[in-house]
Amino acid sequence: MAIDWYMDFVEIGYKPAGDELICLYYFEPAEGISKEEAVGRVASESSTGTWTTLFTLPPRMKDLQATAFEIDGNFAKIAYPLALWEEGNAVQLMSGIAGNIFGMKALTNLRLVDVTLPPAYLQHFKGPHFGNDGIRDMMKVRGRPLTGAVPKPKIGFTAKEHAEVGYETWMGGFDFVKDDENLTSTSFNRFDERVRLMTKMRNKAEQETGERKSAFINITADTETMKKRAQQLADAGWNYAMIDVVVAGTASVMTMRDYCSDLGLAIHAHRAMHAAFDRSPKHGITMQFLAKLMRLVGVSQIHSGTAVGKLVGTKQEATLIADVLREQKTKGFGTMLLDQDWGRIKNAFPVSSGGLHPGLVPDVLDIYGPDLVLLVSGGIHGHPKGTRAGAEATMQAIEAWQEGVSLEEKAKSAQALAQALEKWGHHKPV
Ligand code: CAP
Ligand code: MG
Repeated sequence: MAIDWYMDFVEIGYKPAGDELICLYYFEPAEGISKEEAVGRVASESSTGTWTTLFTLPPRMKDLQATAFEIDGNFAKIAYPLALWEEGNAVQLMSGIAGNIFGMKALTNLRLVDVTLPPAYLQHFKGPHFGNDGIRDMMKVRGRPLTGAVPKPKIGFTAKEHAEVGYETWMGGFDFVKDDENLTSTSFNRFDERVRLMTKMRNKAEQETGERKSAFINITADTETMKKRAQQLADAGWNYAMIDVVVAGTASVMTMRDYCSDLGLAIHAHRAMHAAFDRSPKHGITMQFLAKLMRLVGVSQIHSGTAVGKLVGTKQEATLIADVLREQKTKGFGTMLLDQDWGRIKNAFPVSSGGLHPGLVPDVLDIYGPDLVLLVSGGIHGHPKGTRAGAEATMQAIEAWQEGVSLEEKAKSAQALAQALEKWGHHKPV
């Protein structure tokens, strides 16, 4: 008597219906398990199956089963019937396609690469509130990257010191001052006090420059506290809130998306902890998938890597993540990306950050083009003449890229840039 029914979830050559969700996985079967059986097990555990045959299995269950329909080397595609998924509940989707399956003994490795979300699934999500055009209108910045910096040291400043560094950052020409991921409301830098002083300094910088200035102030906490903090930001006239979206969790991001949207706040998504599940090329979840999930639940921008800075991530990954966030339609790309049509869902900005300085700006812009949020933090505060000069040098490096001249050429008439190049050159930090 058969004790399992995993092979019922495999039909190579099956043509998925237009309203099915398609997942692409990288997989490695454990010893003694065939590829077909391994993917059958993934399809089973992520949809309706269990480890053994059942006494009762109503025939209609067949309609809810996932089907593994393509195996190419160690990559497989699985189709999931639309009816498996609750409308508008991205958390439930994760419990299926990114749930128990990562722990199955029958596989030594499993990586969720990407998912194609059909229009019938997308229709229950709102996506980002503003879209990139809306953000540009709000910030009154066109034709160049939006720029920002995190005060460094990353935690330790009092609220007053923090706001003063923020002021210097804005005065050097940057649009945003960003809180660091581990700065929320500590004994030496309380959220309320930081908002109060940052608001004062923002008003001063706006008055003195005539430009729109903003900040990604970190509201990360339990969801109820985040709501209070978002309200405080809106009351003080801010247009953004920042959330550490991975550690806070998809459910709270979903709640905060609607809450922030009602308050007119865009969400800056920091991705701290992402590398715990996306760094291994064999196991876990890709950053492309996380970016897709976060656009779906409506953040306005999310960190996407630099390829040339201090943190892991390749050029190709950065480009694909940027496509997932910015484009209305993406075409499948080898074993890294699937087709996606976002329909009416607005787009989001990639955010390039981590180990950048003026000397690396052209490399980053070559990868992303001008439609991104560029964060240069240590790379402005470590400038030989200080934060303001560091921000100026970065803006000059952006101009050089736009003018199509080398940084060295530009530096002949741009003193701050010349000083930055003297210190860092084109150094790629490790
Ligand atoms: C960058 C940063 C960002 C990282 C996050 C930091 O500072 O503030 O959190 O960029 O990584 O704390 O390291 P520097 P990612 O510019 O001084 O390096 O963008 O890859 O998610
Ligand atoms: Mg940081």
